[in-house]
Amino acid sequence: HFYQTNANPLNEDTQLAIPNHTLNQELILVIDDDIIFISYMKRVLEKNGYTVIIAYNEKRGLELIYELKPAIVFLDIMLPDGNGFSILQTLKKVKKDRMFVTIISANDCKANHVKAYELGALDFIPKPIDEKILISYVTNRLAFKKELEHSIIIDELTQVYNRKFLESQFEYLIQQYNRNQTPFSVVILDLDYFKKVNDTYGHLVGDEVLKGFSALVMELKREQDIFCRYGGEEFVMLLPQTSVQDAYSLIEKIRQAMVKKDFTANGVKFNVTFSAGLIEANACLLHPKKMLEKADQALYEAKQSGRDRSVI
Ligand code: GH3
Ligand code: MG
Ligand code: MG
Ligand code: MG
Repeated sequence: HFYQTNANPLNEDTQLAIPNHTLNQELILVIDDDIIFISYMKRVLEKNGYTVIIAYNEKRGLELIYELKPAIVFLDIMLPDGNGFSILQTLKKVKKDRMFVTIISANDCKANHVKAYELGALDFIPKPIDEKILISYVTNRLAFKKELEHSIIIDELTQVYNRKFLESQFEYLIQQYNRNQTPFSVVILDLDYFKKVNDTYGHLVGDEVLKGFSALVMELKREQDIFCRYGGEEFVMLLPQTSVQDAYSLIEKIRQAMVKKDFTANGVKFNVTFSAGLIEANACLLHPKKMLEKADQALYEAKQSGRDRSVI
């Protein structure tokens, strides 16, 4: 099937939306069979820095949607081999491929508006569209899209990735391991006696500690490491192409920096530590849940043996 040619590195089952970084933010697809309209769109959009791709029919339109993942699709209703509504229908069936599709049509009747929205269109714009309106429209919708995609995968308090994003990346790393035996490591990090921080200094200070800890990790981790808030004061790091020994060195560096990091509450300085459980992927351990359980066992040992340490 054509839609399996897509280059999306993320898991195709668990994914609800196509995360930000895999999208071609500036790529706009116009699916239309009217040559004059197409060249108008191309000229106006390209003049404003967007890359425009064209499909003249439904089949090619769907192919380009899946292959190139455009940021926004302008879709005509009447097409030589079908119509815009059936494209919307196809996209609606495959929920994970929720897309920004705007109907742009001269068939500007009430029924078409209703149908377009029922099938998940973002907007309905009657043809022709003025140049200034087109550009402000695209700017507006792309900004909205960016915000939306950010909020889907980013934890609001700490601004690190959330659990949903972790799951998709986990699947991707497992897939890579299956294909090429590319190693990776998984670490669970859990703040020590965090309940006591809340009880002593209050919940807001606790929040500041979560933010400060996250910022510290983000500063010290390598670019490729994926750091997520798993829930509460528990975090998970995925380290692609990393042995557990190398993961240990990195986590120890972070742990030592955390020990030295001062937090303050009402002028009082205090420190917070964390414990970590580490594992490396292997052929018998290739399920996110199993890997996290195993890392959690290592974390439990770290806690039992006194906290403020990393255990493999
Ligand atoms: P341990 O060293 O064994 O991990 O002990 P702990 O106190 O860190 O662990 P416990 O699981 O008992 O407590 C976790 C606390 O984290 C309880 C919960 O109120 C707090 N917490 C979870 N999410 C948040 C949050 O978003 N903000 C704040 N301030 N506290 C949170
Ligand atoms: Mg047409
Ligand atoms: Mg804890
Ligand atoms: Mg905990």
